[in-house]
Amino acid sequence: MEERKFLAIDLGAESGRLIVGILRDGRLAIEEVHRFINRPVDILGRLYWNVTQMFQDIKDGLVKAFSKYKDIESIGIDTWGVDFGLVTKEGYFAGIPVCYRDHRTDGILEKAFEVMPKERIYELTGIQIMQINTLFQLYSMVLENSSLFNSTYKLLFMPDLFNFMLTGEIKTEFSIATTSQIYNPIKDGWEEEILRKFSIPKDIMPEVVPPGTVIGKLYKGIEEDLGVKNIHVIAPCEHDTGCAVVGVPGEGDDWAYISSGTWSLMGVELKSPIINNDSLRANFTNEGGYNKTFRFLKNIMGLWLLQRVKREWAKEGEDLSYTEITRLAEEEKPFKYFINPDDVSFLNPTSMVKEIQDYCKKTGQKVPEKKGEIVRCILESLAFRYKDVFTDLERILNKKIKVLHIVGGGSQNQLLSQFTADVLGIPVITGPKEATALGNIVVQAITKGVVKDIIEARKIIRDSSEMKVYQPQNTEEWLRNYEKYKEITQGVN
Ligand code: ADP
Ligand code: LRH
Repeated sequence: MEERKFLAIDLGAESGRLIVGILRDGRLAIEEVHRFINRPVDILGRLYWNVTQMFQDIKDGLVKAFSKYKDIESIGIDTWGVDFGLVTKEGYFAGIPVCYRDHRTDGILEKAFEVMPKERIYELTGIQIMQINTLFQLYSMVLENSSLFNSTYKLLFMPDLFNFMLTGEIKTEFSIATTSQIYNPIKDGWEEEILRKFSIPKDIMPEVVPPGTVIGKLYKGIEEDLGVKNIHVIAPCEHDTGCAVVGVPGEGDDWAYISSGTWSLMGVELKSPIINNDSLRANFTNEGGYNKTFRFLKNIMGLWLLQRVKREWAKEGEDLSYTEITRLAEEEKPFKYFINPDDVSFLNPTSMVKEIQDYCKKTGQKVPEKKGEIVRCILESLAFRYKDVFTDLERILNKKIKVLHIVGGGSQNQLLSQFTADVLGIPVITGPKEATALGNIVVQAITKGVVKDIIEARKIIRDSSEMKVYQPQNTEEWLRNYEKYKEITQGVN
């Protein structure tokens, strides 16, 4: 079989990467050709995404990719969910995209529920209620009477914005659209009742296409720079979690996954959404996926906590790697400090270390001081939180899950993977760490007719990836301490 090549541009909240996928004889080899740091920028107390720098990084990566592989046939972009930019009729940006961790949505939920009860918002969208969602970001702009709406022609989610910069086309795609909490998955369209009640101009919502749609051709100027022609830009799942779930090497149907990166997204893939009182109470989401599937999952604050303490210590002069940080935790005693990682105070505190210490103080615990203690507290608490969510998941689905796949950058954290197997009492399979890019690439390959369908795609990913199995150990001890975690974390918000 001949080689076919595709390029994934995978933009995460911590880093962006351009990865070439080479398909040959039922195997998919990947090569990272460019990686760059992604950090929001604080300007006058507002947190913005540096989209022009990111686009420059993408262009630098394209030069590297195409100078090595002239026969790349298409490009697909995925990014984190919920954030957006606004463009004018003339194709200018109206303002700079704001990061979902900006404080403009602090306290917004109470105000929003006065406009529409949370039950109704959930019933119409099936999306986990979180202050970061596009709906609440837009509502914060409505409340400040933002003049940006006057010049806005269309709202574009982050991947759409980069597709626009690459092709000039204005469109969005199903998986990323559903992260907004403005999309009705049953009616399969923008939810007009929400737009009307929250006074969001209806006309700014763009046309929605399914994953696997050709968005357009690479802009002429870029093609000339690269010395190539007729390169298609394809919408994979434009939402990174959508790609990550396509990239889970699961087999059969009794597996669940955690897409582990900045966030930990734990759930299953379903053929239709689950929207009922139980899923509302447990605040599970139903994000749109490839082939009209749904990601029934829960957002857990994830390794963001580790990213932040790492960054804080680097600022103080100790720039430790993730491996070093995790090793410090291994040296500490287990089950000393417990936090609820999903406490809203951890969304974007001034100091994560101090926030964790304050949480321990206010819950009557001793205060972790050493770096290793802080990290152990984060990792154990994440594992306990996984147990909370896993229990809800099995109950709502009314079935036993036999194996958990962990994919994404966080799957490299061996200590957390072992903790997860221990507390859940089931085997955990880790890898691939680049599931998102793999998912992105296989959707392009299916679109181009090179791979038949998602079942074949997952087999290719299974056959091409390194995976590691963690068997549960000490589960009884973990469950005894889980009771302690629950006692401490309940009722604190
Ligand atoms: P995102 O796409 O959300 O930016 P990634 O999938 O790149 O996230 O995962 C980033 C996370 O992966 C980091 O926050 C870190 O916790 C974890 N990670 C990355 N490299 C390593 C490593 N060598 N060992 C352990 N964990 C790692
Ligand atoms: C993960 C992710 C997640 C969203 C969050 C904003 O990168 O896309 O699915 O909820 O970022």
